[in-house]
Amino acid sequence: MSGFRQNCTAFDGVIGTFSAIPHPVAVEITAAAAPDFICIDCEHAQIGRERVEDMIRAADLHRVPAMVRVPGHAPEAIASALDAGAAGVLVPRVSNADEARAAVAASRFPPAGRRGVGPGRAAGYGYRIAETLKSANETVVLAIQIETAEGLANIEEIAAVEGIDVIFIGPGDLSVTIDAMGPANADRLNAAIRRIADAARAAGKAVGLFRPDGSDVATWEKAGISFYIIGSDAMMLSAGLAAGLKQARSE
Ligand code: 3PY
Repeated sequence: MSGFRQNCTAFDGVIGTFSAIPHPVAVEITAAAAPDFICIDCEHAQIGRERVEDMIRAADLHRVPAMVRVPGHAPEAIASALDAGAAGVLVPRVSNADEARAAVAASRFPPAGRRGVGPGRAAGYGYRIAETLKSANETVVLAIQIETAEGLANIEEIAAVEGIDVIFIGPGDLSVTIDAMGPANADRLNAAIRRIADAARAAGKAVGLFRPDGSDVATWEKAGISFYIIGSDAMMLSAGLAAGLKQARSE
């Protein structure tokens, strides 16, 4: 097992951030802050395949594991991210066990799955195919995202699917689909998050959660959540500038 996968599944706390600014320079700047990993967001940011590979290259240079949140469930998107050398994938909007099994199949080489073999960057452009075939199923991190009412309802059967490393909770979308948006509904949303976390832990899976910042990570750690993505490079840039402007204008 890779050090990164071991850290993600050790229930011991890894903290990363989304890379949403589509440039390797942004990855280098992010890496300078030494997150445990980055997650390049191809679901909500405008980042194409060639750019993803360059962003992973930048992360590798700084020894920061780079995951990719793929845009959807297409096996081609998962294969492309892994061929580019991603340390793992985060598959959004997984709502039932069939979708979870499809994510496993797309992420693992046979016999565990159906990932295709190719001479991409991950396989040393063909020079390390045998080595990659041997090691990838032990090193690649598969995280699936629970963020729909259906995913919440099916969490026990999803969590039981073999081959998933991390069950990651997206509270923003979850709050929309269970109609629990805003501070007035915080208790109901938090109860849903706890229900997902409990089911995932009972099935032996690590649990992840998105937070806009790190302010309440310590609280969620007590609920057994050990994998965090806090904000994004774009969100931090904007928040940092807003704070600086506020300070400057009030002086
Ligand atoms: C959510 O909160 O729904 C997310 O997808 C976080 O990225």
